[in-house]
Amino acid sequence: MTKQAYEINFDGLVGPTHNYAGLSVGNVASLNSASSASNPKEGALQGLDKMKALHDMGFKQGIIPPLERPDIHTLKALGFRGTDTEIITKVAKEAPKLLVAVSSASSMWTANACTMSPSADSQDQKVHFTPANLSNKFHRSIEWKSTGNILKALFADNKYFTHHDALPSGDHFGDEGAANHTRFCDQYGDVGLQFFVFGKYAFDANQPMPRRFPARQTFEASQSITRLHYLNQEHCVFAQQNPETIDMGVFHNDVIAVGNGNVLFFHEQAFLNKQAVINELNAKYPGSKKLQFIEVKQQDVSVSDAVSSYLFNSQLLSKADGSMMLICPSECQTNVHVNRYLEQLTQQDKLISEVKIYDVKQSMRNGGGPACLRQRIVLTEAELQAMNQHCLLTPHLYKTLQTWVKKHYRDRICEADLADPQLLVESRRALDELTKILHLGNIYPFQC
Ligand code: SUG
Repeated sequence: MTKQAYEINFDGLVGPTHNYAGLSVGNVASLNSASSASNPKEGALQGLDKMKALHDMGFKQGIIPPLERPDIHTLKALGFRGTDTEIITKVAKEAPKLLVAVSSASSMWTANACTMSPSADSQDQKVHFTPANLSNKFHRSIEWKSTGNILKALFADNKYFTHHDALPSGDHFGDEGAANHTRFCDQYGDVGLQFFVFGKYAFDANQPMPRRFPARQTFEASQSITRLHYLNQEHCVFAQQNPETIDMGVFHNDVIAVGNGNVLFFHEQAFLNKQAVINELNAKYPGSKKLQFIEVKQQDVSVSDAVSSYLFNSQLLSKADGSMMLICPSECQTNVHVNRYLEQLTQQDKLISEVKIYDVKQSMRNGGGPACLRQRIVLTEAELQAMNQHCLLTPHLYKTLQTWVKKHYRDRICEADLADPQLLVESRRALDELTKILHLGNIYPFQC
C-alpha cells in the first residue's frame, strides 16, 4: 500500500567563503564571473529568503550546512606543513590557484550533493544516499566525504537510511548527483520512475560526446547508482544529453530540463534521441496518470537563452490543488524571450498555474540557480520523524540564521582576500556556532 510521503527541498546554505574564481570550465556563468568580487552575506541571505518563501507557501524546507573552507585538510594531504596560518600564507604564495580551489563554497549547490532514492523505489525499502564524487572539477571533487558526513548527521537512523560512499573517482565514473536525476510519480509515496541523464559513455569512445566542454556525468556512473540503490531496472530510464548543448554551456541536465510528479518541462534540444526517450519514459512509467511533457521550442527560447536565464533551473513544485508552480531566478524576467514565454505559459498550460521569481544572483553568477541550490528528498512520515528535526526551516530558525549570517559573513570577497588566514578563523567560528544551531554534533574536521 502507498504510504504518504513528502518531497522536502534541502537547500545549501551559501558558505562564508563564497567567491568567483572561474573554476568550472563548461559553466558559462562561472567563467564570466571569474575574478569579480562576491558578497557572501548577500548570497546567504538571498538563499535564506528563497527557503523562507517556500516554507511560507506551505512547502517543507530543509537546510544543508556549508563545508569547512578553505580546506586545510586537502592542503595537508598535498604535502603542505605548518600551522594553519603558515599553510595558507605558503599556498597563497606558491600555489595561489590551489588556494582558490580549496576555498570554493561550491557545496552550496546541493543538487550536486548526492543522488537520493526514496524507500518506495528501493527493493530493500530503505532511503539511499550516494554523495556525488564530482570528479570532473577538482574544487568539487574534495566535497563528497564531508558532504557524506553531513548527510549521515541529518539522516542518522540506519533503520531507515542507507549511506553509500561516492563512486570511484576519475572520469569513467564521473557523477554529479541529482543535477542529472529526476523522479516521476503520481504521488510522492508511490513507486516512481527514475530518470538518469548522462553526458557520455565512458567506456565507448565511439559514441557521441561533447567536443568543447566536458561531459561531467557518465552512463556508467548513473547505472552504478541504480545498482547501489537497489532500484528496479524496469522503472529506470537512462538518456543521453545532447552533446551539442553541453558544448553550448549546458553542463548539467538541470540547466535544460526539470521534472516533478508526472510532468517533464524541457527544451526540445535537451536529449540526444528525444522521441525514443519520451517513448521509454511513457512505457516504463509505473503510475496510473499519464506522463505530461511540456516541450519548449528553440524558436521560443533558444538554448543560449536557456543557459543565460536558467529557465529550466527552476523548481517545479506541486501545489495543494494538484497544479504546479515554477520558482524561477530573476534572470528569467530580464531575458525578453524567456519573460515572454513565461507570460504565456500559465495561460496556455494548465499544468503550471503559477510562476514566482526570486533573486539568487550571488549564486547565479557562478552558474547556480534555484534548482541547483536544492536537493530534493522524498520521505515518508516515519522517515521524516526519524531525521534531524533541527535542520527543517521554521520562522524562528530563519530569523536565527539571518542573525548568524549578519554576524559572521563578509560582504565582499575577491581573490586576494582568500590569502587572509583570518578568513579561515572567521569561517570556522561561524560553522562551529552553526552546528550548535542545527544540533548537528561535530561534523567538521576542525571540530574533531
Ligand atoms: O559545479 N559552479 C558550480 C555550479 C553548480 C550548479 N549546479 C547544478 N547545475 N545543479 C559547478 O560548476 C563555480 C565556482 C567558481 O567558479 O568559483 C562552480 O563550482
